[in-house]
Amino acid sequence: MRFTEKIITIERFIFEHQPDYARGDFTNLLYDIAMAAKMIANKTTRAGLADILGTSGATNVQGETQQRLDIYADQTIFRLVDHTGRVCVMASEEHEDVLEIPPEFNKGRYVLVYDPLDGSSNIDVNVSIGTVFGIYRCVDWANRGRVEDCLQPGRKLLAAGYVLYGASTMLVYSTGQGVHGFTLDPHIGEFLLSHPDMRFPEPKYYSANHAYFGRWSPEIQEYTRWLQGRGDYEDAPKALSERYIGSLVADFHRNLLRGGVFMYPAEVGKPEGKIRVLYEAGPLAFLAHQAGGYASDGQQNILDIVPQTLHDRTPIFIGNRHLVQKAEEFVAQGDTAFQ
Ligand code: P6P
Repeated sequence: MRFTEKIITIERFIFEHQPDYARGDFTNLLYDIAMAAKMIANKTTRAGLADILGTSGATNVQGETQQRLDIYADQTIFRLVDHTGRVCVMASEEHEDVLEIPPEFNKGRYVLVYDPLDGSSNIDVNVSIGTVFGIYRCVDWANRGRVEDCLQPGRKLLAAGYVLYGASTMLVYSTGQGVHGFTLDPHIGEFLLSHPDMRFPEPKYYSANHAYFGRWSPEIQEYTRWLQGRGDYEDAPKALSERYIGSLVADFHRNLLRGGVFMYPAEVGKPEGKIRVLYEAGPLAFLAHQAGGYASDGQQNILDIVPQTLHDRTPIFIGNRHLVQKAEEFVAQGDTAFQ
């Protein structure tokens, strides 16, 4: 039997595709994230058995009930990275403030921002969940890492990616040289290259929570009708199907593979939207751009948003470029004060 497919581990791929500026630190930080993904995946696949289901009884900075797996994922990433001398500071969606590097450890050149487990309310109902991460360069060399090192626009990202804990565990990342997907073989504990050069194909889906339709602006309601091929829009997409998992990483991943747009628009009374700029929208916008797509808040490229605080939120339209640009066209017809 002739083997036709090369077997490429994520470690080898990271090493062979490291950007010119990368020394060991950047490459090893990506290794650390892959390791964290394996450890978290090991828990998620046994969540029902490992006494890790359910809530911790605590709430996070977002006011969301913390799941035990949230805390495990958050601590695993921090403890794998904090002592390595690769980062100057970290920021996690689960924490109010930045995560400083303990004084006994060396300060590194990079910043790691992450949402340790997005969609964690889905854990107990066995729906896919995800980790999202972004890597920046430290900007303030005079001090040990501070919040200023984290409040950077997505355009400054050096790398971004996500881990999807689903029917299989996949790690998808980019360092600005395309988007590449790796599937975990749990029997050998290796992420193997399974989806090289991922790019949005012609769209099949759109993703939105229609329970909020009545709270969207008239322009977004009309955009939704356009997506559904209703009305007499000649440029409307043909027969998009609607899929909404309620787990951003899972919805984004499906749209990346099958083509589509995910939207979480502004709502009356909630103009800022729900999705976090630093931990979700920025890294996924980086990936979308690298995969030939686009991400907007309805008026500007998500990559140009400079977060004012660690927990800024934004409306988001992300996926195939023409579907997202159409959302901007509809929004432009409306009352910008609404946004
Ligand atoms: P809703 C999960 O809490 C999350 O942040 C994303 O993963 C998901 O896309 C969204 O919220 C779901 O929000 O309001 O539709 O339940």
